[in-house]
Amino acid sequence: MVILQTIKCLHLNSPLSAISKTMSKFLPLFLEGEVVKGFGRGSKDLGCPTANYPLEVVQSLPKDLDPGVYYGWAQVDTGSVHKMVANIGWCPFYQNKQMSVETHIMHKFSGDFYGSNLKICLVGYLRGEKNFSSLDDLIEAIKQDIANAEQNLEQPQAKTLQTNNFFANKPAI
Ligand code: ADP
Ligand code: RBF
Ligand code: MG
Repeated sequence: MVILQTIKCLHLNSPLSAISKTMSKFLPLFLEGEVVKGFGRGSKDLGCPTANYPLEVVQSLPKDLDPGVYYGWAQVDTGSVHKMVANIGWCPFYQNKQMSVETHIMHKFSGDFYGSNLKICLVGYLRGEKNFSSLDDLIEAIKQDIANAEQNLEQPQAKTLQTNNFFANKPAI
């Protein structure tokens, strides 16, 4: 008799439960929408601005998509395509009543871009949303997510998505 005790993915070194999420049938997932105002906590509390989508984008997500932290690519209007991390869920630390999709873009912008069009491509899944006993612990977790995203997006498979047609700026006819 063969008992499979701890099956690990050699590549990701993740337990099996995590693999099913990192290899989600929904990825890559492309989203587009306007950047709207949130609660203003990203920059103020966390030192990490997150561009929020309106409710209609949140409601367009596949119903079975796992909430949590994703990494991928982002483009504001017709600008360059940058690395990003996105949090999808209810932010248990803040106990939000409404699900949100918020994207932190790893690029220094000269100012806010509320009202702009934001395209994102979710490439991979990092972890589920967690509650934390302090704001500092949440900030540390986000810093680690950003480092993990930076690294994962260097993989050739991830890089091909940076130049996907979705981000091509077609001239208006
Ligand atoms: P809100 O709660 O209104 O989303 P945040 O404090 O999270 O406020 O800040 C998000 C806003 O900051 C975005 O909507 C965008 O206009 C701006 N911003 C500036 N730089 C970035 C960045 N690198 N990533 C995401 N948003 C950014
Ligand atoms: N909020 C949580 O309550 N738990 C989390 O585990 C969590 N992880 C996040 C990871 C990243 C990369 C980002 C950008 C945000 C995360 N948030 C999380 C959301 C955070 O609470 C939210 O950005 C702020 O409340 C500002 O809207
Ligand atoms: Mg935000």
